[in-house]
Amino acid sequence: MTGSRAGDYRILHEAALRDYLAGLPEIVALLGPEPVSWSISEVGDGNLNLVFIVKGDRGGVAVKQALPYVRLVGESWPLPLSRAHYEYLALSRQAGLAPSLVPALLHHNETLALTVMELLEPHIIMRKGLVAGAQYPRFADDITTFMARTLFFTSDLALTAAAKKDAIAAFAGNHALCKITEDLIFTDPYRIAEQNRWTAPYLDALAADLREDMELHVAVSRLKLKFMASPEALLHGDLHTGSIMVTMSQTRVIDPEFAFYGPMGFDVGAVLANLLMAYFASAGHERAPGERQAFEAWVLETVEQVWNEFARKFLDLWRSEARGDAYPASLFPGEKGAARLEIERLAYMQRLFTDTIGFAAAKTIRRIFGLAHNIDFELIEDLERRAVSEARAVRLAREMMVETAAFRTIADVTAAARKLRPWMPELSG
Ligand code: SR1
Ligand code: MG
Repeated sequence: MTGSRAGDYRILHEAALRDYLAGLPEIVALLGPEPVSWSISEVGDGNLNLVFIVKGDRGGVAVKQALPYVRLVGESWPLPLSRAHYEYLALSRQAGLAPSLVPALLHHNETLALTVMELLEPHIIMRKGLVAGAQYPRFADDITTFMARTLFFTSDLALTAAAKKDAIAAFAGNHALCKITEDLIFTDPYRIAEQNRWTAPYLDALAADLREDMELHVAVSRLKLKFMASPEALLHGDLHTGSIMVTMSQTRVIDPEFAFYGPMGFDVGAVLANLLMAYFASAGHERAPGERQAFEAWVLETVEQVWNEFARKFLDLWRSEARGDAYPASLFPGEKGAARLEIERLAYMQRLFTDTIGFAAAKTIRRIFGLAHNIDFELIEDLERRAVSEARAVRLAREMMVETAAFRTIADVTAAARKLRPWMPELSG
C-alpha cells in the first residue's frame, strides 16, 4: 500500500494526480482504462487538506492529500504530513471495529501523505444537511454503534495492558494535531489570541466575559488536562458533523487525522456539541417562525438518543466482551461480585457522561470564539440573528462546563437547551 522514497513529497494537482493514479492498476480498474477521460475536481472545504473527486466511465474514488501546512491559514502555519499516516492507521482500525461505518481504503502512499478511498455518493457532509433542516433517521443508531465499538474495543476493558500500551505508542506521534486541539479548543477562546474571532460587535461583551471568568478557566483547564493525560481509548479526535457523511439510509465517519489515545468523552461530546449547535443555529435559518420546529425537535431527540444508545451499547459490550486487563473477573466472583461490578459499570458511565458534557461545552465555545467556526452559525447572514443563536449556545455551554453537577442525565441537557430557545440575550454594541 505504501510507496516512494522519503523526501519525494510533492503536492499533486490535477495533472500529476491523473498520472499518479494511472500508475495504480487497482484504481484504473475502478475508474476505467482511459485516464485522459477521467474528471478530477478538488472539493476540499476542510481546514487542512486537499480532497479530490476522480470519476471515470466505471466509477469514482476520493483522494485526500495532506498539505505541509494548515490550509485554512496558509504556509505560515506548518503541519506535519505524518497526520496522513495516523488517519490511515485510525481508518484501518475503525474499519475492523465498525465495518460499513467508514469509507473503504483503496490505496495509501506514506511519502505523498495521500490516501485513495471509496467515493461516498450520494452522501453529503452531515453539517450541510443539518443547516438545510434535514433529519437523518439512521444517524443515532449508526454513530452510537461507531462510538461504542471503537471506544470500547480500544480501551483497557477490551485489550490486554501490553496491547493497549502498544496501541497508545502507535498514535503517540500525532502530537502536532493534539496541540491544535489543546490550543484552539482548550486555551485560545479564553484569552486574547490573534486568531480568535467572533460575531462582533454583538458578542464583544461575551468574549470579554469569557476572558475574565475564572470558574470557566478552571473548568476548561481540567478538561484540557483530561484531554492530555487520559489515554482511555482510540479517539477519532475530531468527530463533528463535518466529519460525518450521510444519506437517509447510511452514515459514514471520515477524517480521523486527529486520532490519538485520549478520553472517550471527547468524541461523544463532539457529536453532542455539534447537534446542539445545529439546534441553536436553526432559529437563524428560519424564514418563518416555527418553520423548523419539527427539525429542532428531532435534533434534541437525537441528542438524547446519542447519549442513551451509546451508553446502552457500551455497557452491553462491557458485559459480554470484557477481555481486557481492567476489572479482572477474579475480583468479582459469584453473584455478589457480579452485582457490585454492575454498580461500578453504571458509576463509570456517569463519570463518562460528566466528561462528555464538559467536552461538548468546550467544543461549542471554540466554534464561536476561536479560529475555526462552523457553517451552522456562519451561514446565518444577519449578524445580529447569528449572535443571538451563538449566545444561546454559549450560555448553555458555560452551564455545562461550570455547573456540570446540575446535569445528571442527557434529558437535563435537552431541557436546558429548550428553555434557552425563546430567550433573547442582552447583546452589546
Ligand atoms: C487549524 S485546524 C482547525 C480545526 O479544523 C479541524 O477540523 C479541527 O476541528 C481543528 O481544530
Ligand atoms: Mg477534518
